[in-house]
Amino acid sequence: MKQALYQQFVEKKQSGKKSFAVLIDPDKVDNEKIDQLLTLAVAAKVDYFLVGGSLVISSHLDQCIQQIKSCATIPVLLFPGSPSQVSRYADALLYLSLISGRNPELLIGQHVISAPFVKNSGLEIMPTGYMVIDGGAPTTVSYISNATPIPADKNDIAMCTAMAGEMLGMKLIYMDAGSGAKRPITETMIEIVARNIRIPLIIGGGITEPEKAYRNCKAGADVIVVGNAIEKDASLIAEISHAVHSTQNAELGTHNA
Ligand code: 1GP
Repeated sequence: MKQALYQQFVEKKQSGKKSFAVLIDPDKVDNEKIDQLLTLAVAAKVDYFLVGGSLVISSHLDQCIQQIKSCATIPVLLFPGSPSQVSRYADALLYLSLISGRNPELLIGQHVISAPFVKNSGLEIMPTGYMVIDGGAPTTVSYISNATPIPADKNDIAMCTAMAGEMLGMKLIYMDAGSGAKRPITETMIEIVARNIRIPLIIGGGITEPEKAYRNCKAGADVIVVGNAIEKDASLIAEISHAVHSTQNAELGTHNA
């Protein structure tokens, strides 16, 4: 099985390098918008594109990914809300199991049904413990998943869930407050979870400012995902990318002092 991108995640974590991923929802972009995002992302040295969403209505997922791949070498990771969002044109698949919920369909059911299809896709598969954290308002992911999010202040539940995910063999943990969350995940929760796992930690949901991305990285996030805020103001790509990548420099500065 392919592991090149995952290996990159691990090596970056080991060397303290933080990554920035731009989330593209195929429903919300046309060709022109994708071109604009690509230009800004390449200039800002964005590390990854995530493509997908809890609910994707349009049918141009393949075309959207092909357009990205034809113009940029930035790896494309699928972030699927359902097995129908698998495209062989991507580089890898975040193979999500909703470990914060108790909906068996999203823990294992849909995986069983789509397993041969996913295996034959040729994609690099990244088993990901997906944890939805309450973001202060019902989000698409909390409604569609039909599962209760982890309360925003229950750091111990988040910690134990992530630890269990790691011991079950997940290769990544993705903590998500949901797209457009009113309250992004607290740094306290990120810090407690990061301290208790060794696998890379992805954080997303409701991040709208470079400062928050920076603080999340300092707290232990390895990858920051932003979608909604960039849809509204694409110039944030440069600012957030700079903030995320400067975390490592700040840490190096401290060590050298
Ligand atoms: C949602 O984590 C992602 O699943 C990104 O959230 O769209 O709020 O940035 P935003």
